[in-house]
Amino acid sequence: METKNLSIPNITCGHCVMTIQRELGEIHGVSKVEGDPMAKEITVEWDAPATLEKIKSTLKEINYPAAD
Ligand SMILES: [Cu+2]
Repeated sequence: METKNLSIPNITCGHCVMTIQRELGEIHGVSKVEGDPMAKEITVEWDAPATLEKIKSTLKEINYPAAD
């Protein structure tokens, strides 16, 4: 199990977090996505076959790119 906090500057409200949860949740291997709209951060937990690269590319596709 891998866990990562990601800073997502484009998050403006709880709906943004819900969108990210829905989209990342469709990646096979992603088990948990939590988000804090105030901090503009998400926490993702995953196992193979999901990868951090896949998670980051999906965030970019839905216009919520990670800052780091
Ligand atoms: Cu929003």
